[in-house]
Amino acid sequence: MEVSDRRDIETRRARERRGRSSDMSDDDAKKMIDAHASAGKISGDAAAVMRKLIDLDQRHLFDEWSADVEADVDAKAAFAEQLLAANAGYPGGVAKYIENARALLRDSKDGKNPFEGWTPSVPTGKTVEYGSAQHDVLEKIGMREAEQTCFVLVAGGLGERLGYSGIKVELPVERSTDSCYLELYVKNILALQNRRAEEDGPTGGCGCFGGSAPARKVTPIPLAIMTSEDTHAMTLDLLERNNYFGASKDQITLMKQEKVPCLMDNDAHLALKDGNPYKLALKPHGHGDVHSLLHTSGLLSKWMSQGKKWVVFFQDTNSLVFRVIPGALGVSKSMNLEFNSLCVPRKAKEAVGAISLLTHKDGRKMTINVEYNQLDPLLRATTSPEGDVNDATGFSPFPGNINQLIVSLPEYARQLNKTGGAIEEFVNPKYKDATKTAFKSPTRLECMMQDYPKSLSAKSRVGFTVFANWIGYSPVKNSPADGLAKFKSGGPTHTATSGEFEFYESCANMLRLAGADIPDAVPDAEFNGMKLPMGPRVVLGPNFATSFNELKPKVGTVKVGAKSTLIVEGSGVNLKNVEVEGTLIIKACEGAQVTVDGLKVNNKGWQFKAVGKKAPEIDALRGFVVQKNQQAEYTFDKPGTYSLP
Ligand code: UGB
Repeated sequence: MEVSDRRDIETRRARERRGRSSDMSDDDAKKMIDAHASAGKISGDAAAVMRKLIDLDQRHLFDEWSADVEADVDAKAAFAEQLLAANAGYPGGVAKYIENARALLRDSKDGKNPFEGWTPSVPTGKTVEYGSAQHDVLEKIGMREAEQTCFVLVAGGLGERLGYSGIKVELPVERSTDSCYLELYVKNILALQNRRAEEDGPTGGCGCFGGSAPARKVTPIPLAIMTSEDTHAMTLDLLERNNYFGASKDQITLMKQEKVPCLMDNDAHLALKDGNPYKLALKPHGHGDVHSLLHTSGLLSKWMSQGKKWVVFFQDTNSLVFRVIPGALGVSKSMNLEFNSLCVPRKAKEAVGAISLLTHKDGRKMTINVEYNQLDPLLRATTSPEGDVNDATGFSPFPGNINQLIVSLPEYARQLNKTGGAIEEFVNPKYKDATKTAFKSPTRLECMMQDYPKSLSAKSRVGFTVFANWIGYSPVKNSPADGLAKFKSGGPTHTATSGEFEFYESCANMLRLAGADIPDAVPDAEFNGMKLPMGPRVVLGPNFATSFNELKPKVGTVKVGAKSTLIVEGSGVNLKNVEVEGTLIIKACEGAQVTVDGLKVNNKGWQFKAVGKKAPEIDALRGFVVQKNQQAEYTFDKPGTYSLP
């Protein structure tokens, strides 16, 4: 609604109020709504929801409506639509939402501890050393499961902490190739899909660099993306503009989560936006919505009918997620886990949820994520007066949940048929004062996807898998200013700067593990006030190797200088003997077998130049640009056998 329209409405409302002797009764309000429905200004369904709301002590929502059915027609219709969407988007509708909100707000006011009766202890899970013999076995098992796996990306969050104006999945992971997060994810899925197909026989071109389509049918690995009003259009546009990054259109499904109504007070009165009588105030409900959306969209049933076995959930910015998925799938399969949370060692008080074993006074036990702001008080109130502190390893004994979750599809689909995907919610009102009678600003109910096991029985097979940070976790969540504060306090910064350097370092480390000679990362340059470890900029494209097992035989005598850049993409590339001082780029399409043997590259390469706050947004977020002076670039866009040099 335009500002001038709103002003008109407000003026008329004031005039009407002056002529009104008293506020409407509930019956008057219902009559007014019925009159609008009879006149065709709002639908019968919308009118039914509105009447229900009045029965739930929400008449205030209509107090400022104009009773004239011909007035504010568009605004009233928009309100009706907004209400219907919120009603349909919540299991049980808005009425259920209000009922749940009242109960949770009461508990919050009474200071009820959600963990009352539960005591946390350190859980036991599987710790896997990347590249070890144990990992080797697990990866092989996991790679066999990949074909029966479905992926779900939760990307409905705006990333307010990062302070980026666009959607996070559009951010470049690194500036050397400028691939964005969504591209990286889709290409990893396509690479996994192609591996399975290769086992069945030779492929044609992959379509990369203008090559032809695969010669034989591959089984698509599905990707569902949860978006929200804030991210939906931009996500769809990103996919469309980039031809779905090579995936087929029907392989990717977008599911939009609806926001939930804001609550004004402890009685769960719904709030209007900025006093506008025809607009509900809404806020995101959290990533836990993903479960009900998978259920109601029919995707779970579809995947079941396709014989899929696993669902892997992941978040919007973690460039390393696909590195650990084969091994973790191997853990799920070999331990027959219904639910497997991927974890990393976590510094005490780090803003990452902690996987904990909770034991109730009555003997119940569950292994569950406890959010970072809850673990410390819970420990203090129960077993450990010093709270969440690091142990001799330098980390908290409670591993960090990175919210990459692997669920076994048959049990999951069965459970969601029972629950509809509803997830235990919480509310976090900011009270004006200690009386807890008024809020500083409207609040809402929220839910988290990792809370799914709370709905499971004690017999369910719930576990977790820990990988090292360097190979499993590198989120981009914080603005440069917040990152700098974290840097100064010695914690991980989770900025675009650290995200980029950690991606390079992870690739470099994989090469090191495979025998390459690559110097360690050192903090010798400062960007956005942070001196973070930076080594050679190595980018191993998704299709070069989908697992460490696949990578190892492709790496022979490889040497990369400290300030050099190496970019490799293509499943057929074999780095037998190569030395890089400067920048080397090798790209090979599917079906191109490229043996690099005795290649020595020496050029001016690329330099990372610091920029200030006034630089374009994407540059300013990481604090540098890449100055591309000189490079050796080899592109193989037709299937065949090649050697370099
Ligand atoms: N998201 C949605 O899709 N919809 C929503 O309504 C909200 C979010 P944040 P946070 O990995 O370090 C999570 O905001 O608070 C998507 C875990 O709860 O980044 O940092 C959003 O787009 C925590 O246990 O989450 O906390 C993004 O992809 C810990 O694991 C994802 O949900 C932490 O992440 C997460 O949103 C972490």
